Amino acid sequence: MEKNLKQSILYLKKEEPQVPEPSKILFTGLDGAGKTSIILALQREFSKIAILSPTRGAQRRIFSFLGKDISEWDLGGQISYRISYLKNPDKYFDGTEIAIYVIDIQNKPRIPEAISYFKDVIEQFKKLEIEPPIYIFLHKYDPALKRNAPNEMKNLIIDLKQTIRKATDYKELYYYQTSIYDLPSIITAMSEILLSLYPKSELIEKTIIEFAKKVNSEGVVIIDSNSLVVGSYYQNDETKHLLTASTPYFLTLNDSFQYTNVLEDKFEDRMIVQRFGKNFIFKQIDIRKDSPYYLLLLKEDPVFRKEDFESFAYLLKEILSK
Ligand SMILES: Nc1nc2c(ncn2[C@@H]2O[C@H](COP(=O)(O)OP(=O)(O)OP(=O)(O)O)[C@@H](O)[C@H]2O)c(=O)[nH]1
Ligand SMILES: [Mg+2]
Repeated sequence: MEKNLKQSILYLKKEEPQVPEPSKILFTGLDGAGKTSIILALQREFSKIAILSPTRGAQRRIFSFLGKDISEWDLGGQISYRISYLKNPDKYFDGTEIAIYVIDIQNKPRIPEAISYFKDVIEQFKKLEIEPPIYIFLHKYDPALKRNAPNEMKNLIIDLKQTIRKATDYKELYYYQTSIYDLPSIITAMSEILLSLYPKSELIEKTIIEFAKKVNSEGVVIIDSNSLVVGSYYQNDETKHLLTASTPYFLTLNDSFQYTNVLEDKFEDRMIVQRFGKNFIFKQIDIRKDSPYYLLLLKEDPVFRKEDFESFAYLLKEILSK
């Protein structure tokens, strides 16, 4: 198997185009829906979320995901901006590879307006003859709401999906329930969405599964510095829950140590948390200088050998390097 994997890696290297175009991801929706907050939550910029003001026009950022450049467009949703986007579809909507439409589900009176603008956006895609998948974020689905009014929320979501289905026959529509107070909900959604752009993701997944088996681990997550999951293996749903729920907090904890000197033997530089009779092992993987990746591993025994880690890191590096 390992041999096959190496061959596939070589094959991929040959096939790759030289300078791929950045993929355009568009965040749109009404003002106050939570678009900028979602983007900042992924970057773990929590202090900025607290003092956020409305986005003025289109804010663009380029970031790298698995070595591919992603051009992220955050379209401020105030009415005057919306009017100007609809007047200039070429400028704002053209070239969209993935659209994320954010709806504030707590703001019921504005849901009709949110659906009406959603139809406007689809209209622009049709005009431009593009058909990007649209991921609808049913946002502000906060944990407290889910706890306190579970049935009401469930019904609201069923109704909303039906209303959207009636409003449009657009084919590629997908839904996520998200909240900035439930970070894993955002990380899972964004990771799944971005991985869909990435043909190498299967190979990464295979490499991770082999590594998990070799080190006798119940679950492995590889995360990049934007908190995005680039690949994972979970033995079962419980493992998945344990790992996805704790990943953002390991990253935040790691951020808090950023000014501390690193150990000389980098392999020793890892965090181990023991809980439920299991060991969570968190470790940085230096694949590229500027943007590290992180490994979170769950296993019963705390044994973690340098050779295993290094050969895994080597394979990942081979896959991810351009
Ligand atoms: N309860 C709750 N509030 C949220 C959530 N996400 C964002 N908010 C709040 O919603 C408000 C608006 O968030 P923004 O991120 O500025 O919304 P936006 O969609 O970027 O708005 P524009 O830039 O005007 O288009 C802020 O006060 C956020 O704190 C969430 O998941 N739950
Ligand atoms: Mg904004």
